[in-house]
Amino acid sequence: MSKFDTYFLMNPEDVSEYAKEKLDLFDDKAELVCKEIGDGNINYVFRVWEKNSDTSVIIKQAGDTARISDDFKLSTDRTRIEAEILVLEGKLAPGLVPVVYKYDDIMNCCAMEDLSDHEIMRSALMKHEKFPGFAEDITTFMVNTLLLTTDVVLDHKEKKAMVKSFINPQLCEISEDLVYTEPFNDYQGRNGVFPPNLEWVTKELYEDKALRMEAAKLKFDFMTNAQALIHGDLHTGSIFIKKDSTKVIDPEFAFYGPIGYDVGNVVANLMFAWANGDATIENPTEKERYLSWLEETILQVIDLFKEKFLKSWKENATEVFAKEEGFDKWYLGTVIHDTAAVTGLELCRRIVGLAQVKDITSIEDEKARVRAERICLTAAKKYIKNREGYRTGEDFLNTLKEAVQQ
Ligand code: SR1
Ligand code: MG
Repeated sequence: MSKFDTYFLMNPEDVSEYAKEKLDLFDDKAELVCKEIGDGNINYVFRVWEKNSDTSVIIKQAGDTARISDDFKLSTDRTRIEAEILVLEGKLAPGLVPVVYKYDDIMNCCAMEDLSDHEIMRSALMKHEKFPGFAEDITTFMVNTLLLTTDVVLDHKEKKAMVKSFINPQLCEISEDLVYTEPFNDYQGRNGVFPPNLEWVTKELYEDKALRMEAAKLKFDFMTNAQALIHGDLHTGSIFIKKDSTKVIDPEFAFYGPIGYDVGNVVANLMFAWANGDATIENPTEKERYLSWLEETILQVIDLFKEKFLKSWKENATEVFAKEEGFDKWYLGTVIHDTAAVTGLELCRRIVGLAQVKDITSIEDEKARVRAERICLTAAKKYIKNREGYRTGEDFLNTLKEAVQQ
């Protein structure tokens, strides 16, 4: 009998005990230290390390509600989904996710590689650090994990079994509400619009009927387009980074959905970093260097993604019609349109919705924050409404730049 035979929410002392009893990493006499380090909205994340040694581990545990609010009742099955997906992603995109040591379906926790030598990308970007290898790494991650899990490559029966295994209704419902509905219709009254922008947001988002219509169409696409096994929450808080390494974490929102959902999340969150740099860097040379790096990175995320996607299609497609001349480019074109739409949706929801981003909320000067929010939201509306006009990284950047002029 062990105290870990029945589920309960662990505190740091329990986690140290768990690590000793359940993992092969530490011996019985090891002196362990444990700290809760999670700052996400959903789970509890503990770092456990041995005093006087380099051995350490991360243990992530799921509660039956979201950490951010008890209003979100969540199945603890999300930890299974996360652990299985990290293992799969590790095979499809080697070196770009943490190694999983153990998944425990009783305690609903997962033990994985400690990435403390990396930093959460959003925090690093808020210090205006640059990562020249990021576009290369994240486009490899996305092409490998997305294209290789579609019907283009997988046997269709195998793919359908994966759709079934990774059905994730409660986490999807969070995205359906927070990303697709509430930024345009605050029907649950839980948006958090920055008061000096309330009138502007009311007119430009809530009262824009044509925009709400496009959001409605996109929501139904998100709920029905089982295209690829997407990460489902690929923002800069789900990425650990250092100069020569990128690791994607937290795939608990994963399910079979539209590929553009992941790509658009990456692009939008780079734009939040851009808006933060634009609003807060005082030295003009430093500002120019940082914003140029971000602009180049946004451009490369789109253009490298497209290039690698077509190359991988040629090498890996198995579906007979995937070899039909021009079908690859048509399919990719639709992915880029979805990417534009999701870029816009993510820009809106992280500014007006329940789960906002620090890149924006940390801008202290009121006028600068009002401006940063309006730049992002003005661009967002174009990405959503004109999504079918986007083809290249340059198209994406032009919209951001036009929004700055308005
Ligand atoms: C209730 S969860 C709020 C947000 O946090 C997660 O990281 C997802 O982005 C979700 O939408
Ligand atoms: Mg997360």
